[in-house]
Amino acid sequence: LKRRTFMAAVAATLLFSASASAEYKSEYTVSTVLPSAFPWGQAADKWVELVKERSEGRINMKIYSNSQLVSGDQTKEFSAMRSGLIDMAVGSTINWSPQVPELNLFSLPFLMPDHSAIDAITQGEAGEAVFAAIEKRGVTPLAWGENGFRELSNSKREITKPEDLQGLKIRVVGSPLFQDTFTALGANPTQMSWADAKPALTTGAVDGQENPLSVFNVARIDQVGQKYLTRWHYMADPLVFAVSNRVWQQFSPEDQALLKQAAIDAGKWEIEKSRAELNDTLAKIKERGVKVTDLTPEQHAAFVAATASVYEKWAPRIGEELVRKAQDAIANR
Ligand code: X2X
Repeated sequence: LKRRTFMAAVAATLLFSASASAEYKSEYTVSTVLPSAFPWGQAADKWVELVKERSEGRINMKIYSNSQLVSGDQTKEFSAMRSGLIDMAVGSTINWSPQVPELNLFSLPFLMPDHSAIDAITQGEAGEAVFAAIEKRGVTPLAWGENGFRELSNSKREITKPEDLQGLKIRVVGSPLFQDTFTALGANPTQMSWADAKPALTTGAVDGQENPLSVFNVARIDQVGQKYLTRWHYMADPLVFAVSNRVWQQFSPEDQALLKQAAIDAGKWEIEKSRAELNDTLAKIKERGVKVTDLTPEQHAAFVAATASVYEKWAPRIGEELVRKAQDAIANR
């Protein structure tokens, strides 16, 4: 079925570019990794709903979750959108960072201490610079959403200091930055798609993973032996609502504005909702017997110090100026 969906998307794209008319497609594909049970999927649902309503049914979007349009390989989503195989997406900065190095900004360990720090970046000049970088690479970004602060879980032991990570196999995804972060901490990082993550946790092929509390909760990561969770807040991945440039150019200016405003509204709605749900989600995870650990300022500082090398290596790749802009925005928030 996945393969057929993919081939249908390919055929639809070829047909459309051959006719190159001003007619809108009867349906626009929207790619996501996580489906409607998660805030991420709900962000996409909201966008589709608002566009349908405000265009009075002229613009129809259909969500394909679980990265099915790229056969589960979420790090190929951006390329597929750029080439027009996917029309639109609500995607994580992590998954697009292999193609857009500037997106690694959000993955710099311990750059953003809290939600207001994320907002300081996305709502300011640094956010504009990130959007310009996305656009330069063939995709039109419209609005921000949020996957969330990514917390560390594992099946072996409580983690309060870098030494506790020694030798643990940790599933990561995205750019090689994550290899560097977890290697700096003494862990053994393994790159793997979300589709492969839960099976790998189940069999014990990996010992741990990192994801927002909402993902841990809805995907029931506790059921695959992840008994320890450290709320270290080491990074957060915003979501970006975006449209392939090829598709974007086919919309009238009025409809471009409609799509963009709907994405902004959906993003705001989802960010507020997912932040408001956090306490409740944490309580649920604790109720299921997961040992949740918060770090003292001293313990936190040890993780910051242990990952400092990641900045030295990655700031030049991300762009020194962009990193500085982000740091200034956070300092002045
Ligand atoms: O794969 C993950 O960890 C997820 C679902 O959070 C992303 O797509 C970045």
